[in-house]
Amino acid sequence: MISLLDFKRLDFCNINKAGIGMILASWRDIAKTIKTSDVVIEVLDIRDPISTRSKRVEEIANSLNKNLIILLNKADLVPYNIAEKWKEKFTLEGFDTIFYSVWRKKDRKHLLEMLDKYSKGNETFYSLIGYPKTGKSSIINSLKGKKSAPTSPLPGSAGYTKSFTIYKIKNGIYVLDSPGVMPIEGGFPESIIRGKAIDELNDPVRPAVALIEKILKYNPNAFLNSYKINERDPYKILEELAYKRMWIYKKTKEPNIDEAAKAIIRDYHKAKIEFFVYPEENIEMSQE
Ligand SMILES: Nc1nc2c(ncn2[C@@H]2O[C@H](COP(=O)(O)OP(=O)(O)OP(=O)(O)O)[C@@H](O)[C@H]2O)c(=O)[nH]1
Ligand SMILES: [Mg+2]
Repeated sequence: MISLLDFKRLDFCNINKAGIGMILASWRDIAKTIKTSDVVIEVLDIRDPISTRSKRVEEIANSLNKNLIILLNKADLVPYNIAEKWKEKFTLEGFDTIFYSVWRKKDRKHLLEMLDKYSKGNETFYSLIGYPKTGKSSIINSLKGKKSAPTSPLPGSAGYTKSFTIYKIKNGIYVLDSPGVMPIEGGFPESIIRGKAIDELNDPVRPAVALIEKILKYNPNAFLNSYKINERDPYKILEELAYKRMWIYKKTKEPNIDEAAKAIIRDYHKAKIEFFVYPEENIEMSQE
């Protein structure tokens, strides 16, 4: 039996193994958290669930015989049928799956019902685990119905989660908020754009180009709609955005594409660029 005291006694090290300015959860702490939880809630960004999924988290939970719920967050950013299909995909894999938007009251109701189903009236400890900026802390606030956990729109920006904190949702239901896990598994560019504060990126252009290519693959009009830029070449998009915003080097008169790259990464986090991955393609890929 896990108790509140077990949770409070957890001694987290928050070691930042990536050696970067932003604090991420260490795998040691994640393993400890999973061990001390009754149920793990893995939080994914529904715009791109495969790139924000951690098989390692799932494997640790599985090896410790813990229930794991897949929560597909930010469901307000994708059409309903897309959210349904992603839910179906993860359900077929054997996971209890829910899609969620922190802005929707009915989603809150469904999640609370799901938590009640696991708790069966007993004191139960849930932990929210996921890559940076998937919305873990916002989910806590939506469940509590008030702002209790600090949140932030960008990796490493004021309000991001630096330590493990337990919140009481209601009698007998406790949820632990955790710092983001290292997004390495998400592959490029997700590992870069979620793993570091944007201003700390040495080369923002490379991940921004990969991000632009990914966005264009699923929404060829994304940059036309968001920035009125009618281009499909990532470098031309960066150049045009730099010209439009007057980010131009004084001496050479060249466009500052580093600034444009950072702006696109920021806008992606802030959901200012319309983008989501189609589930069908990924279902076919996983069946190959
Ligand atoms: N559209 C939309 N945005 C959301 C949703 N949930 C969270 N967000 C936004 O996503 C951003 C990140 O939210 P956080 O709750 O700080 O994310 P986190 O996973 O706790 O991030 P870290 O603590 O840095 O790991 C914020 O700008 C939130 O407003 C959602 O359901 N829909
Ligand atoms: Mg947080």
